[in-house]
Amino acid sequence: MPVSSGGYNGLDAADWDGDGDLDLIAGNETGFVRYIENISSPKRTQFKTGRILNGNMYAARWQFITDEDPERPFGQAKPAVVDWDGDGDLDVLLGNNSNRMAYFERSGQGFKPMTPLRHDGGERFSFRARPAPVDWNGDGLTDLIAGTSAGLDRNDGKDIGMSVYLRYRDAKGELRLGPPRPLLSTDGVEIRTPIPYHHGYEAVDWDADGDIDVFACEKSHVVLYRNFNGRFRREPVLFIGKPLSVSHHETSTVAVDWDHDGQLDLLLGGESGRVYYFHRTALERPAEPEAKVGPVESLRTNAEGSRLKR
Ligand SMILES: [Ca+2]
Ligand SMILES: [Ca+2]
Ligand SMILES: [Ca+2]
Ligand SMILES: [Ca+2]
Repeated sequence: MPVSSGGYNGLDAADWDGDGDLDLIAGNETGFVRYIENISSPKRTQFKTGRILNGNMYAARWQFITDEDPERPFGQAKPAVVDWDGDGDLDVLLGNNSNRMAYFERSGQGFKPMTPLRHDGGERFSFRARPAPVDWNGDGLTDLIAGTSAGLDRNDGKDIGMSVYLRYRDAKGELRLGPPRPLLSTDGVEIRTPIPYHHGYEAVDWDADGDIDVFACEKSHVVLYRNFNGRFRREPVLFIGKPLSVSHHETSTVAVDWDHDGQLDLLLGGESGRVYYFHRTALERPAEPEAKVGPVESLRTNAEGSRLKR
């Protein structure tokens, strides 16, 4: 059976159990998060059935915003797994069906109760978006690429910026998250989404040129904001020459070297709940390989049934 989050898969991959392979952490529409353990052998890729992470790993709109939005019971959980507090264990930042961010700090085998993540400009990020933790400025502190909203709780406008939030230590030595700094396009304009929201980000050096590039999802399509000297050029991500999407509304993007060949590949979470794997080679192939079929010939086996003879 295909692995599944249970619908609207907000995906991340991390070595959750510390055994050296990448497991899947997948949020769903109801707001829960599943741990899908990788139990692959060298010959076979295999996962355990996902299990809901311990009780309090949950985020829904009603926890953050009191309103009459018909989707307030929904979660649209979009986890980013990262050692956010730098104490050596994996914590979870959880984008959700509001423009706030849930933070779950690990405590022993479980997690502390959820707290809304705050930055120096408040606690708004952007609607339904997975954040992308990354050390943006190389100072050893994990920063965040996330959306910025102008104030609407549902972001029903094309006012969503893409920003970097830098970490720093305050006078008491506490880790803090700075205010959003908008990312700029290569022509110097603040990046705004062409749709009401981005569904999530992934920040990696996709082209291996030493700087961080950013993936986003725009109306189910995966797009790459490629870094040119600290500014970004928007490019569609193609799969055999066509814009890459596995959903109708939202696709969740994770870039990892899944097959350990030295190049990053993509894992996508789809609205079906499933996880889709795209090898880098397929993403860079301009078109489907051509196959030519010759005339039909009949084939027969010999008496032992082991060899084909004409
Ligand atoms: Ca593992
Ligand atoms: Ca931690
Ligand atoms: Ca940093
Ligand atoms: Ca790069």
